[in-house]
Amino acid sequence: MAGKPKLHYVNGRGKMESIRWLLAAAGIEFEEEFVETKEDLEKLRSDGVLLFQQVPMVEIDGMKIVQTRAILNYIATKHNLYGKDLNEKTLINMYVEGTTDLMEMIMSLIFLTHEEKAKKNALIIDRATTRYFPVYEKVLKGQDFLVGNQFSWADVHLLEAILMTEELKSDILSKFPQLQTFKTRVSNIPTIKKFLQPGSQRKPPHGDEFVAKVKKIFSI
Ligand code: GSN
Repeated sequence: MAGKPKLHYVNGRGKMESIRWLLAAAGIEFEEEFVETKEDLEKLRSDGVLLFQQVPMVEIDGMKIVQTRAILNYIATKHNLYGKDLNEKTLINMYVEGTTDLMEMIMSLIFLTHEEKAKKNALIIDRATTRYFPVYEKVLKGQDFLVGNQFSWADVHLLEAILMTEELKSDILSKFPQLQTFKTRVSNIPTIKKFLQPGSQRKPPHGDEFVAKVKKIFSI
């Protein structure tokens, strides 16, 4: 039997966090080797294990997969979280891309100045509540899960996005009753419940120290 997947990334959310979420949701234990310095990144590069000289990289089933979406697609497919046919897969892709757009807006906040942040914060809250959440609220009116009424990658990703937006505005779900019950339902799935508990491999919001470190490592 293959060993545990090994995740190579910095010790923070960034592009790896959705991968951590998906593995955790699938009930897969994983190891992490953190890139702590520019030298750590250079070492991976000179070892020839980063196809495009970038992380995230995940060692899994004898492969060294890069590109966040490729990694997520692999895990979702392998663990039956990617729908039962092409139509469901496409719906999952659409929902996941929507939540990705929202989460990428949130992640970009860390690189902004104080003034820029306030403006972007307001835009994110507006986009979440007028563009993205209404879509999921409507879909969830008649069903427990987003696609095929079966737990999928789209649900995992939506919960991650909901919790991230709540970090910006804690009552952001107040006008979305379906999303509130969805949040409770999915948070109580045993694998996810475990991931949400303190001490799990879930990462906290990025702080200033982390941002400074990441800028150095990736020469941003
Ligand atoms: O989604 C992906 O995995 C790729 N399309 C992008 C990966 C990427 O941008 N990785 C960054 C670190 S994560 N932060 O944004 C990276 O390795 N940057 C160093 C570089 O030389 O590009």
